[in-house]
Amino acid sequence: MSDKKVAVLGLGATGLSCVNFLLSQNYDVTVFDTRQLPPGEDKLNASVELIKGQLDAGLLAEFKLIIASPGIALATPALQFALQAGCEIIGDIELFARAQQQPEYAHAKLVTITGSNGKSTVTSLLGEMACEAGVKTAVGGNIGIPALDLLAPEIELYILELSSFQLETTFSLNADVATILNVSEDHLDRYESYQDYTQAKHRIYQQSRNCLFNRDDLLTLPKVVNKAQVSFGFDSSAYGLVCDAQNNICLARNGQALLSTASLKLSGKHNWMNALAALALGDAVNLDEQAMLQTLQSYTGLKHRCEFIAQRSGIRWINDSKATNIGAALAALQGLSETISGDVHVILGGDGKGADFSELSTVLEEIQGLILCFGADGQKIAAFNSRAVVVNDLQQAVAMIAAEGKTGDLAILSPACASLDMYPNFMARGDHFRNLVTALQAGGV
Ligand code: LK2
Repeated sequence: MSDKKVAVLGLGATGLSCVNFLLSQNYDVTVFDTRQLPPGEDKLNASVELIKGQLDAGLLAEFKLIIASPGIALATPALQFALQAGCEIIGDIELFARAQQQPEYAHAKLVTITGSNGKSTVTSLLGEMACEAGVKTAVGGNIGIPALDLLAPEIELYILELSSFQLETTFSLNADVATILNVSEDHLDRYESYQDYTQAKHRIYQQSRNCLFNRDDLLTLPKVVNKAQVSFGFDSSAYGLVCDAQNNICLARNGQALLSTASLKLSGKHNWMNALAALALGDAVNLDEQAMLQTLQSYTGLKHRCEFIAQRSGIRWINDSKATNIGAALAALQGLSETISGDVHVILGGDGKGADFSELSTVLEEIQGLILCFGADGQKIAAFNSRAVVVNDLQQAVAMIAAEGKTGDLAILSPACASLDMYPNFMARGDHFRNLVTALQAGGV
């Protein structure tokens, strides 16, 4: 058994980043993928063997080191067999952690961000703040560019979004500051319990010198001792909210107002928390305050996250395809009706990952417009509202809203589900929705 023989499980952008990094370190790499058409196959170095189909436990156990995709559960029998045979199983983020300790990269600071929702927003917002402050910054991980592809000697600050799956196979990050933004139910198809999911997220604090938590969400409270801790939340302490003399609600640090929430381009109270978290993380790595405040006033948010697409037939169409769990859909839907004159129409559904959709029933009751459900768990969601209608696909949903909606209404795709039953990922689902909407005849105002 050679020390230089390593298996990469799962291709795609992340698997490819592992292959390329390992080749640069002179490893002998074999790739396994359960799919017949793994994404990224065309970009795979021709010297690398790719084994497709069901995992062969015996074959896998011949590798001393296995790099597992976040898309494959450690509980998979072949992986359990390999572990028992003495194989080491890690993920791409652990490879990054080890590489970052090499002298050429070790000078850089590292911020790590997890949470059930808001992590991409905080990650990209902090990235913009750091760029505005003139810091050479690399942003990625679970969003955008895989972590290993970010490594470069000139980088001064790495900002990584990490999923619970990535954290499960990560042991030696040495972050300057880490945060769990919030914890709400997700991925019940992969975890035995909600507690297991929460525990996976808490691994982020063990691998950081400072911890930022959400004092309004007890599940984010660090259980680690001997680490500096700071919090954000709705009251006025630490990173919080205060009212100024003109009665504006302001983002504040230790009770001192920094910026009125009215000057944020992001809307919704949950985004005030995202802004506070970004400020706190920025402070922890000494970003310039003016640069941070300036960025907060210009940042407009991510694609697929409550993204305004167009006005068609007088209806405002919003793409929130990134809402892959109930918490995200609730954040989007709560308070929407206050912002418009007409009705809200909503499209939900996809792969619910074992979630209990009863939590949606209150918000659905308040929706006056169409409630359209599609995908693998469309029926299951529709069962929680008597007016909900099951449709075949997004095309039918968009057509129904276009036909029945009226000027002043708002239509939102906020599925509360993963897209993987019908699409490669939530981005493909959002792009499909955008195409359907923009193809509607422009008209009305
Ligand atoms: O669970 S995941 O981290 N992300 C999905 C979610 O949050 O529900 C995104 C859903 C969507 O609509 O885009 C995740 C699930 C499956 C994955 C994965 C990540 C599968 C995968 C890689 C990453 O590859 C499968 C091949 C493994 C051999």
